[in-house]
Amino acid sequence: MSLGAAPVVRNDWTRLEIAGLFDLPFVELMFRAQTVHRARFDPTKVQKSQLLSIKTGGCPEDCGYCAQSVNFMTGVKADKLMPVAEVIAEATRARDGGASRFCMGAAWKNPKDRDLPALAAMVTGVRALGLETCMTLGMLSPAQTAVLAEAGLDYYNHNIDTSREFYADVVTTRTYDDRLDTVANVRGAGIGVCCGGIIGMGESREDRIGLIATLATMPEHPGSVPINGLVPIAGTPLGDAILSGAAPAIDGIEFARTVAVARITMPDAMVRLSAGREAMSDETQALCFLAGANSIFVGDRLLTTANPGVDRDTRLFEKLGLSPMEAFA
Ligand code: SAM
Ligand code: DTB
Ligand code: SF4
Repeated sequence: MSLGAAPVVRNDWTRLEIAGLFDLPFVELMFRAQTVHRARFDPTKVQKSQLLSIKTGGCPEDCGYCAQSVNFMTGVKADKLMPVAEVIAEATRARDGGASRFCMGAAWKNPKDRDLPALAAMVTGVRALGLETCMTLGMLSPAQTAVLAEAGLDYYNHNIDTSREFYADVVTTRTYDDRLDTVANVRGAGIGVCCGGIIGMGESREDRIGLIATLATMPEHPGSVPINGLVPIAGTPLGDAILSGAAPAIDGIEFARTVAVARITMPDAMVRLSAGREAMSDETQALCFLAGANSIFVGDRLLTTANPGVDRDTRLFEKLGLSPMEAFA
């Protein structure tokens, strides 16, 4: 592998420039994305991250895509926070299965202060296994962020999901700025930021441009950018719109374009092909890797939905000649 000249990292991307990237002929866009990707990363290495739902269901927020909101009848039941030892046991299995990052997700608007000691113990325990740690727990106060930073948390996932303009059509129980405040808070505490969005919620190309513009003009780009394909959940407003045909499902080429634009505008980020792989063909996933995606979630479950299992991903890596990235690479 040879790393070419490093692309300039810019935080002043305009929507017009981003729209121009989306409009490029597909082959040109792929070439540009691969050029940027190869200057920073070995394109044959893909990070394997494993997710665990440490606290499932019963969330008071009304994110219109989510199986875990109390506001929608999705059949997901509310559980308590998992005991620390069980989380460490799951992380050990994930590591032994080849994951290098372990992401712990909780269906909370925000954690309660009384949960922080257990959460900190999960971070130290998982990190002691040699895994990179990530948590996604909803909004955090500065004091809570400081406790997680002190415990050694590597990344905090907090997505902005879409453009500022479309946000109120997706969730009404918080604002775009609430989300950006927690992201700033996490960045300020020295924890790596994992921030991205969801494609295929019925948003327009302009909203995808707005999502990338928000991410690529942050004072520092997120270290990880998850690009999720909407997993349509029956009972949620956005899932039902897709399942009934009232809103169009996203096209794989447009999905790959979004990945490519994320790669070009945020050259140093891990761009994660996140939710939605279960319904994606191997060919669409291959396009996303060509577009510069270099991280996936592995294991047969995401939080509440299915993910391609180890067998399908092993075959995919073999077919494409990909190999897993080491932790802390
Ligand atoms: N409650 C926390 C929060 O919202 O930040 C953490 C868990 S939440 C499930 C994490 C992220 O998963 C959301 O921000 C959203 O981007 C993504 N997500 C949730 N449900 C999804 C779905 N059905 N399809 C695709 N992505 C989804
Ligand atoms: C992210 O951006 N995607 C992951 C992780 N961060 C927490 C979550 C995907 C959830 C998919 C729907 C589910 O399984 O409930
Ligand atoms: Fe709650 Fe997160 Fe689901 Fe929104 S995405 S309803 S905040 S668990």
